[in-house]
Amino acid sequence: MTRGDELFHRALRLFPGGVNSPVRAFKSVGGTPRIIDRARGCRLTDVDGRNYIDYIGSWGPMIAGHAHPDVIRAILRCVQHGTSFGTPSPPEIELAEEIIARMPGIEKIRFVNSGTEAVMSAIRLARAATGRTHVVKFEGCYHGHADLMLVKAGSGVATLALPDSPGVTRGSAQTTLVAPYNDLAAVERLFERHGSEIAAVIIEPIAGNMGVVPADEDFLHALRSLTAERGALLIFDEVMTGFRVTPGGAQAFYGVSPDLTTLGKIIGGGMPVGAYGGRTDLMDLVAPAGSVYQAGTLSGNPLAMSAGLATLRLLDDAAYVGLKMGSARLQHGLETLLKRKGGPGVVQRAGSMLSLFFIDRPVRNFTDARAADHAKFAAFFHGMLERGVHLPPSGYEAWFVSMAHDDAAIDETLDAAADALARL
Ligand code: HOZ
Repeated sequence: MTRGDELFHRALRLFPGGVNSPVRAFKSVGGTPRIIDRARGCRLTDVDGRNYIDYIGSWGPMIAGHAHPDVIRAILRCVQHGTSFGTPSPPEIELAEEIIARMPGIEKIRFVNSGTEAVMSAIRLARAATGRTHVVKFEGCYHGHADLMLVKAGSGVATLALPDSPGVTRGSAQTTLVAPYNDLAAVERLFERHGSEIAAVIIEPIAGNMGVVPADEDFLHALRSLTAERGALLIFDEVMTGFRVTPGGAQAFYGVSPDLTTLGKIIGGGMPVGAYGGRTDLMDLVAPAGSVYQAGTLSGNPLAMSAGLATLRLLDDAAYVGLKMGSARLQHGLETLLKRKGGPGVVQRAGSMLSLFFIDRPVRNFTDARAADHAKFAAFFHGMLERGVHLPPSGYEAWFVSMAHDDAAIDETLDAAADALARL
């Protein structure tokens, strides 16, 4: 038995499914998760000393690569002065200024501790601002695990094929209306039926939790007009795409400005974080400026803020050019291998997030994502793992390329993929 297996057996006695978040378990691909000891750049090392090129990237935050010296230095500098004060401190102000300067839809922001919290709070704010109750979400989009968002969700919910979650009351789920992704007519029908009750439409403008599925440009622009006409708010969940797909997130890429935006992942540089922000008039409804209550003991934590700030400062134009080149090299390499092998396969990419679907047509929504061959993905995943490439253990998750994935790492990945595909 390897040290990893021994530790995972202990973990199984301690945690549900042996993990502290469902997507980490190898439930849909089989086998047991690698127990990671350390990471540097684009590589992970497990407790048995095996190395892997990493495409999980902690599910998005590690855009600069693991243990980037600037991020580590910022954390070390900060930690010497204490870990949490429960009072305002400079790093939160500097990070907020940096985010607001880059993200077009954010004029004012509130830091929280996770993407789930950010979404929960943004929806409370939308309900308060509009005096309405209902929220429209899209099938296969994942917005964290708040009760009303656990309806036809992506990510671990899709991976584990859970219809919805027990424990969510009918009352919570009833105010959530669901439409297929990229389907404007379905959204229009919901507005016809429930228009006066809809507080907000929430969407991942580039979905990353059913694999990578970009929204059609016309669709997002139409959502913007429809919500404005009908007095509902448009919320972009940019927890994954924020500072990932362009310097200003998906909203800058599409030129669509939402009323509210949720963030997480990259803005914490690998430390726990979340944020929601948007128009000043809306954000000023939040306590103590306004009466919409939302709070957090560790919100704006100086360590997380410092790590996030150091990460954002690394993300200059040259960094985005490098990220795009590396990711495009990976995409084109995979596409060439798939063509050569003759099997059906589609690689979908937005900036430095991508995914591979074993399917013969572009994936535009959750029905398409589900129709991909997930058993084949599982075999491919294990083929890659054996050859030292750690993909996310699900066909519904995005792969993340970092600034540390150099040409050599991408070429190594493609060599592994050639072998893994040949063995399918
Ligand atoms: N939402 C991310 C996966 N798509 C990661 C967080 C989790 O562990 O669920």
